[in-house]
Amino acid sequence: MTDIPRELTSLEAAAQAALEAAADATALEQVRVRYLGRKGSLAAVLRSVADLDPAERPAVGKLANEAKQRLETALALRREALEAAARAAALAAERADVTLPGRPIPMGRLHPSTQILRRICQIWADMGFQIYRSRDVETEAMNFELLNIPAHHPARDMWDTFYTTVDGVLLRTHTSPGQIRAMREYCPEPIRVILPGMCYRYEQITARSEIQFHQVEGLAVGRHVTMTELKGTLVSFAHRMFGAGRRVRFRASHFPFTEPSAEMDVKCILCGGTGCFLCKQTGWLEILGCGMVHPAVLQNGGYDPAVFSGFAFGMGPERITMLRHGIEDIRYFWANDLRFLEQF
Ligand code: FA5
Repeated sequence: MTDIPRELTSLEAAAQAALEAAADATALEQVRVRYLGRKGSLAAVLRSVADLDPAERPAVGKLANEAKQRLETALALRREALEAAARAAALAAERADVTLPGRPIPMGRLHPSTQILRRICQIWADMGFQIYRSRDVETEAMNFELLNIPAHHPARDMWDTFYTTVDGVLLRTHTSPGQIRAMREYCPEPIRVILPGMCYRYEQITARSEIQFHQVEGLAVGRHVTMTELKGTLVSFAHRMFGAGRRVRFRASHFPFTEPSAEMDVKCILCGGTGCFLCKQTGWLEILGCGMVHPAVLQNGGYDPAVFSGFAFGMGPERITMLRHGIEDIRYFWANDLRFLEQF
C-alpha cells in the first residue's frame, strides 16, 4: 500500500493553513509557488503517482487531482478576499472630499486679431454693411491694374509684393482687389460691404509693420453716395470703436483707386492729444485710408461713373488693437507667446 493519500492529506492541510496565513498578495504568491507551482510539493506528489502499481494509480490519481482542485479554489478565494481587503483599506485611507472645488481647466481664448475683427465686423454690420469674403491669392490685374495702378506706376512701391511662381499671380497686398470682385458680382445693384482678410507685403518687419496682417476694407456704391456720407459713416465707426467723445480728423492723402483720398486720425488714446510715444508727440493716431471710388475703378467694376458713385476705406485691425491697448510691437501678434495672448 502507498503512503501518497496520507502525504496528500497532510500537504493539503499545510497548504490550507499557509493560504489562510498569507497576509498580502506577495505572501499568497509565495504559497502558490511552494504548493501549487510547477516545481511545488503537489506537483512532486502527482509525479510520484506515475510510479505506483497500475492497480492503485487511478484511485490515488483521483485523490491527488481532487486535492489540487480544492487548493486552487481556496487560493482563488483567498486572493479575492485579500484584494477586497486592500480595496477597502485604500477607500478608507483615500476618502474623496466631494465638497472640494474642482481643478481649473486651462481655457483657450480668441486671438486678439480675431477679437478685434469680430468687433469691427459687428460695428459695420450694425450700420448695415454685409461681409464679403474675397481671396488671399490674387491676380496682378485685380490687385493693381484694375485699381488704377498700372505696371511701372510709382504707387506700386507702396505695396511690396510676394509673387507666386505662376506668372501674374500674387498674394494680395491689400483687401482693395475685393472691391472689383464685389462690384462685378453685384453690378448694377447698390453695394454696402466690408471685406475682412489677411494681406501680405514683402516688407522689412518692424515694430509697426508685419509681412502679414489683416485689413478690413469697406465699400459703398450707389447713385448718390457722397464724401459727406463717407465722413459721417467713418466718424460713427470711430465713436463706436473708441468711445462717443473721441475726436477724429481727416487729412488729404493719395491712393490711386480713390479720388479725392484721405486718411482718418483719432485723438491719441494714450495721452488724449498732449503728445506721447504712441502718437509720436503729434497727439493723433492714423487708423485708416479712405476716399471716393475713382471713376476708372467704378468702370472696371461694371458701374457707369456718370450715374454711380461710391466710397471706400481700408483699416488695419492689428494697428487698431495696438492703439487700444498701447501695444508697442506688432510682432507680438504672430509670435505665439502665451504671456502676450493670455492678456486678451
Ligand atoms: C491700403 O492698403 C489701401 N488699400 C487702403 C484703402 C482702401 C485706401 C480703400 C482707400 C480706399 P495702406 O497701405 O495705408 O492702404 O494700408 C491700410 C492699413 O493697413 C494701414 O492703415 C495699416 O493699419 C495697415 N497696414 C498696412 N501695412 C501694414 C503692415 N505692414 N503691418 C500691419 N498693418 C499694416
